[in-house]
Amino acid sequence: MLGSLQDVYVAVMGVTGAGKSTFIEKLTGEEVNVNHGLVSCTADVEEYTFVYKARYKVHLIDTPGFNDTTLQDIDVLRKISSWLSAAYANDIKLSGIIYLHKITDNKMTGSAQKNLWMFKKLCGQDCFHKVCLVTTMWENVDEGTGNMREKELIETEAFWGYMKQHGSQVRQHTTNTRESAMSILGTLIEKKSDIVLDIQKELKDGMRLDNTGAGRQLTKAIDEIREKYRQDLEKLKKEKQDADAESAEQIEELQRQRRQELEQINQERKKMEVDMARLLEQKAQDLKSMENDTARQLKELEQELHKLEERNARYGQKLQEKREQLKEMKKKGEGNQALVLREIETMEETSKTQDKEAEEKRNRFERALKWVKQHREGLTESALLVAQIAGTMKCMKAAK
Ligand SMILES: Nc1nc2c(ncn2[C@@H]2O[C@H](COP(=O)(O)OP(=O)(O)OP(=O)(O)O)[C@@H](O)[C@H]2O)c(=O)[nH]1
Ligand SMILES: [Mg+2]
Repeated sequence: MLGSLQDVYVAVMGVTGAGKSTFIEKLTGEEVNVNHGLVSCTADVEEYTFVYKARYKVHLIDTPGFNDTTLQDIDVLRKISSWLSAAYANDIKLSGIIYLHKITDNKMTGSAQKNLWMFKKLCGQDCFHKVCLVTTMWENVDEGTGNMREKELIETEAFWGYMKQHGSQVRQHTTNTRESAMSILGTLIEKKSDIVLDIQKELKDGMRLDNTGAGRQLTKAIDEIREKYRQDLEKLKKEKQDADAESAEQIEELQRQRRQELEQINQERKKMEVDMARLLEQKAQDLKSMENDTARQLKELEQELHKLEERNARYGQKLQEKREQLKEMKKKGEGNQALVLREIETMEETSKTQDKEAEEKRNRFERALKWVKQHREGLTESALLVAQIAGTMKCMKAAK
């Protein structure tokens, strides 16, 4: 019975392409945004649910990874923090975190290290016992090499060593199957206890995002970039003094570019100067615009489908007329029947291609419609709820 199910929240984190969405897809059987290209696929925090052993309603939280540029990382941190803030404000606690890492990486890359560092800062040591560190993509590496890499991860304090010593589990997602994913999730659910992450505690206590442990890590990186840009501008200013007219023009162009970049990074830096109430307010706005966007996209898809179907119907009519023409010619035994027959064959080929095109569009439309049906109510409700909480928090702050 659905009413007696216990809610369990598990976040899935890790660097871009580590296999987070695939892992979730294996568990839920539901289609998830899986990244098959070079660009990162999961751009926002998304929630997927499924029933585990008829006892738990498991909510899996798919998250975007920290990866390339500091500017993108700010966005990722804000998205994860907004979700965590909304969860905290709704008294929703995580029961664990699954952290994925590709065993195919032959060394701990810069982005993998940064991601892990941010992850540790988000969680805080008190939560390490509810973290499951999982290696993926074992099919693409020979066992010996994989084991050697895993050993290095565990034995290096700055990688997984410290977390393991403080209770994190280390597991291998060896086969990329549902069984493997279920067994990993199972260990977190069976010893169910709730955790509050460091960043949730910090934001709840009124700290601004840029002052939290994870936020400070990013602001440090931003400040380094800003400093570098300032130095560049100083250098260009000096160079310009001794330059001839042509070089001076080039230097001016470089100065203009650098100033623009500096301005952009200052703006992004500002975006981190938000507290929990503001994060929630922005989250409510995002949810509302997401709802509008999905409704608009659905309408566009429907119109495109309609146009294709009308075109196909018109073409079908023309084809039918050609067939009638041939029939009539055969009856009367006149005209170039072979030519008309060839025309009909070509038209039949085109018609097949057109039908396939419409069918693909229809499938996309139906998938989108299903998604909207499943999520629209949730989106509206979440937006209202989150806005309400943000409002209450603002009032409380003003009353202090
Ligand atoms: N062989 C193998 N391939 C995998 C595994 N997990 C994921 N993949 C593939 O790796 C690619 C990236 O997987 P995703 O699940 O999109 O990775 P992600 O961590 O969600 O990536 P972002 O959303 O970009 O952060 C996809 O092509 C998957 O099919 C695995 O365990 N084994
Ligand atoms: Mg993903």
